[in-house]
Amino acid sequence: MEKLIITAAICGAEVTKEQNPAVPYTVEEIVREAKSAYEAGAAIVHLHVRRDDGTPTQDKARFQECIEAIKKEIPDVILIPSTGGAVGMSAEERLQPTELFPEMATLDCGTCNFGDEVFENTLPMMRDFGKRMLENHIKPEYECFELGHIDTILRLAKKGEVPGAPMQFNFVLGVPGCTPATVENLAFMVRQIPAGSTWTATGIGRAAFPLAAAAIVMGGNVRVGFEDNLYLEKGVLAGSNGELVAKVVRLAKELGREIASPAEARKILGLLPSP
Ligand code: KMH
Ligand code: ZN
Repeated sequence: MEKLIITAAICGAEVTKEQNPAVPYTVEEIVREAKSAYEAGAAIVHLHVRRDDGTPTQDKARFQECIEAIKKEIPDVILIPSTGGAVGMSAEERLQPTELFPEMATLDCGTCNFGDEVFENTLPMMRDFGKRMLENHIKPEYECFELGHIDTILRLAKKGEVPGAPMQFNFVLGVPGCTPATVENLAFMVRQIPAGSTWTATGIGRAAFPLAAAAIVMGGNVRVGFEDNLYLEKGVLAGSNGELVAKVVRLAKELGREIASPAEARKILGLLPSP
């Protein structure tokens, strides 16, 4: 089995300091959380950014400021800026971080429920996002919240409308209104992707660590972080993203998977060596 790539989704667009005071808003807080995750064993940071008051934003300048500040502290970390942003943002707004030519960025693979709201990703939007990533040489991480999202993105890839093999998928399971975070659902989704692809599992809320354990033994990779789950265990808030990553590292060690460094993760994902 390949070494385990851990992604830390340190911030997200929805969670707040009211829910967990360690949720980062400012540039300094975002750097602090990225560093804590990296030092605990994360090779990748999935990045959303906020205004200082916590409002989610896809502003290019704010992304640039955060990316530069993170890279100053941890130059080799792999950053995956979000093009999902927050529910209700326009496609143009969401695409702004791609103008910074990141190595990778998320590409969300279909419209779905998102709690009480609808997260819109129409086929024309996905074609636009794919075109931008092809033009800017960005490797997408394909975010699949539902089974149909996999087939949708594979069809677009077959037509050359989004980047193709080797593809990296992230199965985000347990979002209210979407596919439940069960091992059966994860295993079924993993079977749908082409040989040679890589994949990550993200369990939302209390599913975070059970799904991480499943991905570890199945040979996949793991995402954890405040975007997905604020608790270290039932009733115990995590003090940092690093604490969540450290728990995955402990699980992996117990289960016999070694942890990938950023350089090893780049090799596994087919990225160029650290710029
Ligand atoms: N904030 C969610 C509505 C992504 O980063 O690409 C979408 C999201 C997905 O977080
Ligand atoms: Zn995200």
